[in-house]
Amino acid sequence: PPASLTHVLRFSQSAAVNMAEEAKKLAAYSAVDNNVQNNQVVGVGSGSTIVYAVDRLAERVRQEKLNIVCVPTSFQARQLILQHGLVLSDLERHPELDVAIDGADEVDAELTLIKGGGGCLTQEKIVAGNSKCFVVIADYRKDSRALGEQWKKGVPIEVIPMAYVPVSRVIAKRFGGEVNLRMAVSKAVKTRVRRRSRAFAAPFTLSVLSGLQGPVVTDNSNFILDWKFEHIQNWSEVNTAIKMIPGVVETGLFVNMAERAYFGMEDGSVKVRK
Ligand code: ABF
Repeated sequence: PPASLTHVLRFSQSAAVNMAEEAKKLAAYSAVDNNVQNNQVVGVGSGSTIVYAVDRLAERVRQEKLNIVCVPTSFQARQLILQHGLVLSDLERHPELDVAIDGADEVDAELTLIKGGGGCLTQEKIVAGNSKCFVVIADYRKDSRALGEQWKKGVPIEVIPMAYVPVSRVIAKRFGGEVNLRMAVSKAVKTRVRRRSRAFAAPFTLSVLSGLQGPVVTDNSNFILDWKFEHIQNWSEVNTAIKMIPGVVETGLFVNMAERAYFGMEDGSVKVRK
């Protein structure tokens, strides 16, 4: 494309990224301000939105001299807690949490979530499941009426490595759709793809390029399957059925777990779903 067109496209892409980042921050700040109080044990989620929540939490702890203990959902969350000088704990010392705050890949009208885009779904579900209140933070792109409307990568499922083929086959046969083993992509390839897609102003499909580094390995040394479902299902039943398949550790379907979701919107407002 002509240089000026490329320039315009780059500009609008970065404007969209800035708007989404601003929305994440709004949601995160609002959730921390409205759900965290002194003397609480707080579950800290993973992803990019939670970074803003931890920023705000640390700010409040400093300014208001709060006594807060944090339980992480991943290695990333643990690092965030330590970097911000917050008090780090775990489920052995604090098996019951007051509140857990975490991002999501998609949130439907019933507050059913798809999580695990970042691969930490098992710890996230354990922490959320042991919290009196589970609060979701997300930007407007995650807000949907029905799962699959926004998030196109499917439901992540953590599996024991030796079982990934049989589990994939059973899921595809019983529930339809396509199941893929999540592969790691080298940084060099990601950069190449980004550069090319910029140059041609068109998204490139990673699968057409070589450079896959092998399966993604979770913090628990397991693999991740991504199940691209074809139609809306009864998520509660599907979640239970998938969990019964030998080799499945956990699913990224969070049904009846979230109490509230905070969405940062494009117009600078915060939408709360209860
Ligand atoms: C974690 O991070 C995941 O369960 C979810 O996949 C993801 C959301 O990330 P982000 O905040 O970057 O959109 O919470």
